[in-house]
Amino acid sequence: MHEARFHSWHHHDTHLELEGTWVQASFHLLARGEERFWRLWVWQRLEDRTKRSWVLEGLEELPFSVVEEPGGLRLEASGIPPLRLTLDPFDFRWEGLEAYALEGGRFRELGAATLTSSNETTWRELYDGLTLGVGLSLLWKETPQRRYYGLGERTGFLDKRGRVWTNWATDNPQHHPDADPLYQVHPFVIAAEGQEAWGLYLDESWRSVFDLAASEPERSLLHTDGPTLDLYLIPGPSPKEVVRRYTALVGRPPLPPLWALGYHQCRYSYTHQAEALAVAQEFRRRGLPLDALWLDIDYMEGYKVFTFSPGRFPDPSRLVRELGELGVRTVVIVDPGVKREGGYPVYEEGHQKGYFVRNLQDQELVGEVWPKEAVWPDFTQEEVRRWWGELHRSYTDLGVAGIWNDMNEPAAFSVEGVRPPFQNRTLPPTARHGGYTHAEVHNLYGLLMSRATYEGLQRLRPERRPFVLSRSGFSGIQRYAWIWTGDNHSYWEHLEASLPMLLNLGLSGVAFAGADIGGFSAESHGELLARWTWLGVFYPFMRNHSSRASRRQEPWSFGEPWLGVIREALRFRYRLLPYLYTLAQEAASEGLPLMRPLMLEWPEDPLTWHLHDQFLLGADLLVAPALRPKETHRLVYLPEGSWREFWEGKELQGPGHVVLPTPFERIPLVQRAGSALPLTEPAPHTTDAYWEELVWQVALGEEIYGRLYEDEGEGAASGSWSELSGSYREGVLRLRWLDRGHPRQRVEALVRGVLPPREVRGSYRYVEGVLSLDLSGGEVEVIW
Ligand code: MIG
Repeated sequence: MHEARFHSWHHHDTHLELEGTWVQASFHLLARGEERFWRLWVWQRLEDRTKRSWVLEGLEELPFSVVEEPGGLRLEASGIPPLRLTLDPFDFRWEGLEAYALEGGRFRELGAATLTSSNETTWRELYDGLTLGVGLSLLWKETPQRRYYGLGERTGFLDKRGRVWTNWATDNPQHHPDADPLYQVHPFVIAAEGQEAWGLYLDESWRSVFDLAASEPERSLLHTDGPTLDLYLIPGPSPKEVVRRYTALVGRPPLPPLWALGYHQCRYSYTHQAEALAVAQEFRRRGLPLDALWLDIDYMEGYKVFTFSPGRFPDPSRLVRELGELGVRTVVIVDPGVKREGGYPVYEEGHQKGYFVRNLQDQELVGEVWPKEAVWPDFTQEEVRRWWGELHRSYTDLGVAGIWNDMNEPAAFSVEGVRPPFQNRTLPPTARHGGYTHAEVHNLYGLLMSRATYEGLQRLRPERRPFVLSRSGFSGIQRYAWIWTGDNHSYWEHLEASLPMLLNLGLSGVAFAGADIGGFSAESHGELLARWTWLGVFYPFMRNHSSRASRRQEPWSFGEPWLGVIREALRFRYRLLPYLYTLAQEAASEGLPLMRPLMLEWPEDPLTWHLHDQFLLGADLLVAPALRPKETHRLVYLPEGSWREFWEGKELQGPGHVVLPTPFERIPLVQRAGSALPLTEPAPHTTDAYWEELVWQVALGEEIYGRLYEDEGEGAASGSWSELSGSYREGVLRLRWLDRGHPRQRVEALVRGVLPPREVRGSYRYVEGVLSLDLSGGEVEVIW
């Protein structure tokens, strides 16, 4: 280990260069729009300065000033807190961060832990041989109270402190409490101290590690195996500001097509065309909403991507059409592993053009995955991405609506006859992607594959919004794909585990994500599926999926009362669509997640800091799912302010805990007083996002406000914002409705849990505590 010492510095207007004996560094001030970021970039050899970013594009470099102070330098610019540094030995202070060392060499605690299992010497040697003597770490002082959030998709609870987290995309189907890493790679943390927060993004694609006060309680560190360390400091001061700024840096999700927010049904696999259609018909027969039916790997012939099995799916275009007639879209899986088979055009063409990943000897690298012998497209090359994108024409011509990218860590059962360790079933680090080693670009494979797919769909069907679901991804994946959390199990523990996992994904910029509802592996059952479906109503991505090795879990699989409960849940999802779609627009414009931990909205309240078993959908709706078998009641924490229980409208006061019943028929929900949630009537499937029937559920509060984004739900035409505002004071409710949408059949406000009004200006109905007010006139007044 070497510690960094710098002996001289030069300020070149837009950057500060530091020179040391074994390491050089520079500081930069970067901007995207109004947002400012400090960048610290460290490297050992001059040639490594050619390092490119795979995620960040189009940032502006700004000048900043460098002031000499006793013992060091102060970097100053407007719009971002200053940075103080000393050169020999190197350290810096920024916001709450006190970095005290920069070291070179391999990360001590790593190595053995991640790559060991029985017969993996080859893999160990390959990896070690490649990175020995390289690698850089930044160490900082820990405070006793600091918490960490982010890091993408992880096991564990909300606060990520106290563990060593590895960034290495991994197909790990065993989500044990300590499993790490999983499929996604987000080298990003939000550090929170009290109510203040700042962020760190490590823009390095190599394997990296975040040791958050785990190996030593008073020290944290981040390490990259690569030859440079490229770090972005993201200002707060609130966690929400960090998320907003981080997503300004790495990118925000485009607005999805409305149908993607509907309910999805999947199974590994619906193996025959007739079966797939029958499943969709069953949804209609049983009055269950459904927007998309998914085809897993068995639709293909010999697991060859871009083919359909002539025996089992003889007429895919007819299937897509018949599903379409039921209002159901078709989504198909596309894995990256291309079957190596003479005469298979995808292989032949890719082979002739040299599009596949190569081995150390510069031959096509052959491994094994579903189609047996397989090769992997090298998505680091722009030309390959274009080619791959274009291949999707075979699906778009059929009318397939979306693409599901699986196995893109990439997963490999074996490579060149060698079985990698179970935890590392991927390509060897020495594999070649053009000029890059797999060690360098492994973590980007899912991101680049999704990008190829997304851009391909965009080119093939410019009038439609692409829909891609990906298992693997890197920071910024949200620009191209939604993600699901991979192979969970039908365990109550995994229902609960989905919460901190999805909440931290949201904080990491992945606003659209979901876990397999009902659980993928193991045996689901009625109660679990019913509870999970109700929770899934509030996942941005709502899909029921199960493994071929486990029993069926379509909504009707366990009979009544579960089917009825699940039907209610699905119908409620469709009621929520106006709110969900408005939040989707907020995610696209601000980067904010739909599913939010309470600490994002109440960072000043310590009781929210570790709370993962209840969450917010947007800022206004608190969701507190039942998480255990036979649960009848649960504790719900309400932060400061007034609240209304959603179903009955009972007034609740925070801060404090309340106990709410958890009947199967409805999930506990609490609405923030003063909010108005746009809802609609349930429908069998989505159409457009102009709501003919609009119902604002108003939670009485002094100031009332709600807004609604509407558009075609598809395509690029811009939409409109409508607003409901008003007040409730001294027994008088006033509402003003500013409608900028399309003509409607009905628009009303719904207030629950109130006494019969004395006087209403406007037409209304009052039935058993529920007041419905006609808003079509634009204004109403109610006096109690
Ligand atoms: O090795 O395509 O996570 O959702 O159903 C299993 C079959 C491959 C893993 C995915 C799962 C999918 C399954 N795939």
